[in-house]
Amino acid sequence: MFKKILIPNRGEIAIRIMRACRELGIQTVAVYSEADKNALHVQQAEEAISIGAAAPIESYLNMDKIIDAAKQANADAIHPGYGFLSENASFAAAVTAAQLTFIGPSADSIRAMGDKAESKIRMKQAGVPTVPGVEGLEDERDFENAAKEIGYPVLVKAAAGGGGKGMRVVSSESELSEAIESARREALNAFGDERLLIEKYVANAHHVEFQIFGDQHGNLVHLFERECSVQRRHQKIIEETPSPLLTPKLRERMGQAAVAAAQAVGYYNAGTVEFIVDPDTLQYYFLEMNTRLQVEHPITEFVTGLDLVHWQIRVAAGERFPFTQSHFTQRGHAIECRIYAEDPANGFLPSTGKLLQYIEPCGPGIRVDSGFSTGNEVTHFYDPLLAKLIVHAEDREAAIQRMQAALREFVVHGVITNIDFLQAVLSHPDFANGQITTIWVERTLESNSSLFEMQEQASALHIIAAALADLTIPNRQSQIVNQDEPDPYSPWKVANGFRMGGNNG
Ligand code: MV4
Repeated sequence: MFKKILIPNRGEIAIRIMRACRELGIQTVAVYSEADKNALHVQQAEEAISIGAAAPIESYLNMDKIIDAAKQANADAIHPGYGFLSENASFAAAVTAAQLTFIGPSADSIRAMGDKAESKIRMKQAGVPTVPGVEGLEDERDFENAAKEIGYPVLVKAAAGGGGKGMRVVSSESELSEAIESARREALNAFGDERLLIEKYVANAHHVEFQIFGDQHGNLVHLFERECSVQRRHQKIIEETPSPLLTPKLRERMGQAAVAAAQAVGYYNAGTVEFIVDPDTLQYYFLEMNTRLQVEHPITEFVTGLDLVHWQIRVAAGERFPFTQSHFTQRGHAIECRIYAEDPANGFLPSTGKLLQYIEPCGPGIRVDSGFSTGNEVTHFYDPLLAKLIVHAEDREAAIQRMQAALREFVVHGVITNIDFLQAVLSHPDFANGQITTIWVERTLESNSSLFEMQEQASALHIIAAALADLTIPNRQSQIVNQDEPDPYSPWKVANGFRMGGNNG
């Protein structure tokens, strides 16, 4: 087993990975940018190494600096988390070449799935249903013929893409050439690769993904699905499992397809196979495979009882995964809400600033994975995800109720959040009926924006009230410490209600 793992990531996921390491008796090494020197993930690691400026390209995306840091700390493995370098095949290969273990799939699996044209061809060969379409087209005339054959509306996608970049819906031939041109430009810009593919556009579908997990000895299982249709601009907002759309039979078939997809590229470690499902026909199609741990993995952990990060580490060290498919069942229902520092009333613009007050909910069946606490700064350099609020209950109704109560308990002052927006979605009849599709948020906001009565920015009065409430809590050390003061321990500067000769409260 590894003695020391370096985590080239930040925020909640770095902390999540460190927790698994601590439980396994493995030391942790954090890396941090200049913007993160006071971040929580730095404080929670046993060692922390500075790797450069705030811009990701200078730090969290800089392969050489990260591998140097791992060497310097004498780490024996690297867990990339999600985002940043997690799906970069060259990084996985460079880690291996440096005699370190990459905690994830092989560089070859990452490469094969990263190319949407190649992965689609391999999925078809493996008998996994894909959307009718054509790859490898160049001429505009070929696109025209293909589109005619497929039937409008069609979708033009970047072969090197993923996550919706370089994607264009085309409803008629008159829009096709313009769409091809702009998709090409965007793909070249984003991926340095202008290849496109064309598919039938499956409008108004559910986004359902399957967690798969395998070891390096050929054992491969699926850990059921996650329904991720509540999203806006390819940013997921609420995820849940089980999916309200799937029947037991469909679940079994899709699970088998997900395992076949992973087997086709010799996959090991954690991965996610994305499908779209047409709610009218229940026809499902492979979209892409994400070769990393996903943001929404905790809902799978709740219903299966498996600690995914724990097992990612163990199988990366060469251990056998001791469970087979029949070991796993879905127990109860889990929902995740992503708490973003953003302003729904203002085009979901990121909201930055100091967290003046930050109190997480807790209680039975409630889990909060976060990278912030009171006094921390939310900057514009990184994703505005403040926390993931995950609940587990016996059934879907109970889970929704538990989530609503937990959201009510969540206190965030200093930045604007999407908490009220989440409440509005959770209490919408379409959500209660499990009828939300991937275009729901945008369409609902367009047609009825007053549906989401937005919260006001906390007034000075609110903040003063919160600060006074803080003073009344005995022994509560305010976490807004005087880090920039010459004497950070000066009793005259603490904000916790200190009194001369008193008992601190
Ligand atoms: C599709 C699709 C419908 N038809 N492909 C989105 C990103 C990448 N994972 C592929 N995606 C989609 N591919 C076909 N042929 C629907 C999506 C899709 C989506 C599309 C528009 C708005 C939101 C979406 C959310 C998830 C998936």
